[in-house]
Amino acid sequence: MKIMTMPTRPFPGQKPGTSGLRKKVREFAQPGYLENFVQSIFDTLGDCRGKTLLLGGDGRYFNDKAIQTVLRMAAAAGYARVMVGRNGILSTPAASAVIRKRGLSGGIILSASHNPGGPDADFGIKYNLGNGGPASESFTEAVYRRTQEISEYRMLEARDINLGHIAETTLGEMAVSIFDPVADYAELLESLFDFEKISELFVRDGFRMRFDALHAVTGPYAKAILENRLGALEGTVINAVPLPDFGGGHPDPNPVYAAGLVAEVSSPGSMLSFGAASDGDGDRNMVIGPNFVVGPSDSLAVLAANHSLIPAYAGRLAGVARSMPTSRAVDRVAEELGIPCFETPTGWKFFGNLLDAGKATLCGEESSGAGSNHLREKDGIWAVLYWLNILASRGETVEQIVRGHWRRFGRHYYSRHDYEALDAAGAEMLFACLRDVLPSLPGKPVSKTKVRMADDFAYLDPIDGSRSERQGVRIMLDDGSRIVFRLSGTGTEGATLRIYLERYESDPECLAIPVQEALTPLIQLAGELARITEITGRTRPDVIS
Ligand code: VG1
Ligand code: CO
Repeated sequence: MKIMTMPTRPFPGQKPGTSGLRKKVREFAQPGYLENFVQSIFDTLGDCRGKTLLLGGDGRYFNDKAIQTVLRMAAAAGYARVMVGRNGILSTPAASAVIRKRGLSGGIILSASHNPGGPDADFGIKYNLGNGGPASESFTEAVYRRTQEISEYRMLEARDINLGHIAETTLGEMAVSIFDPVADYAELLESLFDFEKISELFVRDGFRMRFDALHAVTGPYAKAILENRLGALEGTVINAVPLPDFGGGHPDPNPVYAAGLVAEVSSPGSMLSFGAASDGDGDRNMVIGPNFVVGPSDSLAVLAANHSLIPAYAGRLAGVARSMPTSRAVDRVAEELGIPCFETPTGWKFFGNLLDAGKATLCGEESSGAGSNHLREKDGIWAVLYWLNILASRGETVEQIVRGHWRRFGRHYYSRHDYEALDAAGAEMLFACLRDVLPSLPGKPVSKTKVRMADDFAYLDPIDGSRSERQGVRIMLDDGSRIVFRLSGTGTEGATLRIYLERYESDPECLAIPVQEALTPLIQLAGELARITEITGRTRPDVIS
């Protein structure tokens, strides 16, 4: 088999965003597009000879083709071995677990996460380092620079490999190990939680739950862990077969896209006490009880406040970390525990250094992401097991646990409003105007309070000293309320404006106000300051979460 050197020309726009490069499938499927990006990763890494790479994806449309391409290119780059999840499928947290457990040099993960899949939908790719976590900004910047100057890529001339069976095979001189995607991951999770206690909950107490895998990657993992290992009834995991188009659904675990799950758990006479779902690549989670959806920021705070019930974390919480727009509910828990709380830009890559340095143990984002130092990605099934462990230990309902948390710490009313597929130039202008007015805002009266400070968040990484600018415009009010504006870095169509709204309330009489109502003055202020309707023509957000 020979290695071919193919001439190529740069494609514009191969700039990784919050979590890798995400584009429409038709863009990725252009001859040379994927190849250019993969070659740019290998060129940035330097000498790959003798190393072992992990390869897998969330199983979406184009995953199978892309896996064969990356394998041929890895062989040409001189990798000694590539480990591939069976059928080329691996959840993002499982990929992180395998890289760490087996000491691999890194991994290529093919995923567009919660974005829809199919020929007209999205695809994505990212590189994870030897610590199992997403590459840093400096690495992704270097890859981007390389994509702008690339003139050739290298590929082994070879047949497709059958990835359907667990086996060792070769591609030219490179070994290819096709392995069971579930085993390492399940073993890791079992080492963190009290599986005996959770299993008693299912088997002895007859606890019933639903896990909706949304036809995305977590089905086989959830079945193996919840049904086979923990003894939950067969049928606990629904939509468990990963499909290339996620069954036509949107693999985003929120009450809108997992509406069926919410309805089932909340239906009168339902035997279900708990519901959960995960996203396309298995790193996000949603947790619900009957007629009660746990907000992701609250969930993080509850996980931290209950860490002493979990074998892996009891007495071992060094610190917590959250992305800047995530509500500050967890900050209050950290304060009471006397541990630090770090505030990072959006995206899991910013937690990596804190986790590696042992500064943070639990991390989370408002976008349904939570995780810990057990790996270097957020982890959907981990969060579900953590909640199950809490439920098994406390014997209370999901709603009782969250309401009790609010009584103890106060409630951070929180919501995110998304304006999707905006004209990109208009969105840029909106931010330029917003940045212009920031200096004039302090002192401005807003309902019963006033603006305390307004800035554009910049992050100085306490471990490596790197600086990331322009990570979101923040407007803080005197009463502790806050509005954050940022542009999404994962969308594939125009620009998506995200507005994060937060208001703290400690009065025990005011803990049950409908969320949007509690946030009304902030919603109005956000609209005014950013001149949303005037600049974008939109009168309401597309998605409220
Ligand atoms: C979104 C979320 C962010 C998350 C990122 C990747 O990014 O807001 O919190 O880390 O998706 O998650 P953005 O830039 O669109 O706001 V996933 O599950 O899509 O890998
Ligand atoms: Co995801």
